[in-house]
Amino acid sequence: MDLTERRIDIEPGLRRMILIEIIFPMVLLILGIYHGLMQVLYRAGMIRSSQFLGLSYFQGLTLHGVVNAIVFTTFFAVAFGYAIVRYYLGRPLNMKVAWLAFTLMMVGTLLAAVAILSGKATVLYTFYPPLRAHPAFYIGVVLLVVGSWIAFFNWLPPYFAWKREHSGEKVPLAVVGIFATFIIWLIATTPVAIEVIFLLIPWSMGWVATVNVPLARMLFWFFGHPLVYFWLVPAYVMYYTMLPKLAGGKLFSDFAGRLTFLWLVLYSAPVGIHHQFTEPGISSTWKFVHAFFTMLVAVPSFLTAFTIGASLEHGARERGGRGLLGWWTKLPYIDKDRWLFSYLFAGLVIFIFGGATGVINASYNLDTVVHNTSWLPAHFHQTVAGPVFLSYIGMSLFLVAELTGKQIRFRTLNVWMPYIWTLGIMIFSTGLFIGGAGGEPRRTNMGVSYADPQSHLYHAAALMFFIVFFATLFSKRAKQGDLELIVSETYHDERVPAVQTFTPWLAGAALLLVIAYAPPIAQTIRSNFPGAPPYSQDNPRPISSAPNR
Ligand code: HAS
Repeated sequence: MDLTERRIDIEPGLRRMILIEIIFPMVLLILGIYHGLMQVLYRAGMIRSSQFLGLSYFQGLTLHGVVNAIVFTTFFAVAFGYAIVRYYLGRPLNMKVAWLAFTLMMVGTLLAAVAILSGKATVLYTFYPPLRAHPAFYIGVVLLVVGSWIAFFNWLPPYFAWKREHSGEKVPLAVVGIFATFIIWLIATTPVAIEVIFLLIPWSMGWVATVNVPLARMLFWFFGHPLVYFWLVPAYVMYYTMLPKLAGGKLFSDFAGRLTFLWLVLYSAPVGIHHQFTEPGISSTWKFVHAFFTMLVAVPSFLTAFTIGASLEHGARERGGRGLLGWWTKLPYIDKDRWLFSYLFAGLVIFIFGGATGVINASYNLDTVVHNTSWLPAHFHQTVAGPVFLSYIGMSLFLVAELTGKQIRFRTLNVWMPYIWTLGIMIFSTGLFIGGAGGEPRRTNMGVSYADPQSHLYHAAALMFFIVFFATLFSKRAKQGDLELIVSETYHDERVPAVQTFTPWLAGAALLLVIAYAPPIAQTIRSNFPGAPPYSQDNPRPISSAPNR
């Protein structure tokens, strides 16, 4: 793919770091996706047991969620951030700090993985108490998060140095996007760090006997929703800064990109209670406030739909597209030289449905129909496993090829893989949507509860990607590895002062967080709920056991 004007010779240490941060979670992802497949087989009633190959249903579900949604995404965001910061800001990074960050992330991941694999942390990716994990799991999560913070802090000196040298110039859009990603991450991870450090670790260590469950869940969702935008914004960076060029044209509006990133900084967090509409301990006033803010957090995605739609149309017309709808035929859907287009475009198509169902979930009363049903995994497979997953694996492959100087192997397989994935996700999630609307529960081993004879489709597309990825990685070098990103030009390059600085948006975000969370948190602390001891299979005591006299 030769779509760039500027290559940079990247320092060997940073090149190695980015590669490890992509390859390590990619290997773990094989385990994560394997457990996704296992979920399908359990749900379809093809495995009718509570465990398979030594791992229980819920252990597998925990691995699937933690590896795919937390570990893979965090490592990728950090690696992508290094590439963006190094490429656009043009300064080497402090490698000692980078290795420290990486070591913490790696040790944290291994601690959590050992705890899960040994059956001591079967708590799902939401780790709600009173499910209790071994302290190693919580400590591992803390190390992973702290490592990623340190990686972000390492980008601040080159950022401020760039600003000093380019006073009056616009910060490159991709840098605004990646900084927005990590500001959202800082906002998100602070409450979950409080939950883990002050509530869960002392309880898991046995220092305190009980835990305040409603408070822990509220702190978790204070993290849980901005988390989804931490996943989404790197994909948006690719949509705004690379997809228009891949489509053959320019980004329709630079302002729309900046507004989207900053709007997500503002609204991604004061919405977490929309995951708790059915939680009895929270008053309906705060549920309504969060529902209202959730509608506002969907606005930048609508803005993105129109801006990227217009950019695609511009690209298609530049390639000779004509007519009201005829231009759609001119996009490079299966162009092997622009293969990244297929990853990004397929993700966008899936996201139309993932986004629409998100708005359904956010509509307070409609959510009572779908909450905790299989509708939810359908929604989030059309968001995380759609635009986020496809853009992340596409960019991982792109960076590996660029940094190692290798050529993509199995080019036909590669360009078709995202469409096959899309077909699989759409069929699979349609089944889950229909089941969910009919009341089928989520997170349930249907194979042992009541067997569902219908089987959903197997993700063969994932296998195709791994073939392309590892064949490329282990192939012969074709050129000297360097760093080269696809950079779209801008069609409308507006200069709107309000989107040239983070400061007012950060102040607004802080204010909204206080409005949205101070009263419900105070309410939850004051309500004096009885604390919960850890869940155990004997608590509540099974009916069959002898009564305790
Ligand atoms: Fe969500 C639950 C509401 C977006 C992920 N969400 C979840 C969970 C996850 C998740 C993981 O209000 C489950 C958590 C759990 O384990 O319990 N979500 C929303 C809303 C949005 C939304 C309003 N979610 C996401 C994204 C995620 C994600 C993004 C991951 C990356 N979600 C909820 C709610 C719940 C929830 C409730 C809790 C429900 C419950 O009961 O527990 C919005 O941000 C969505 C806005 C998106 C759009 C779509 C724009 C479309 C675009 C594509 C354009 C296409 C083009 C191509 C140009 C408005 C940008 C054209 C091509 C053609 C062929 C035409």
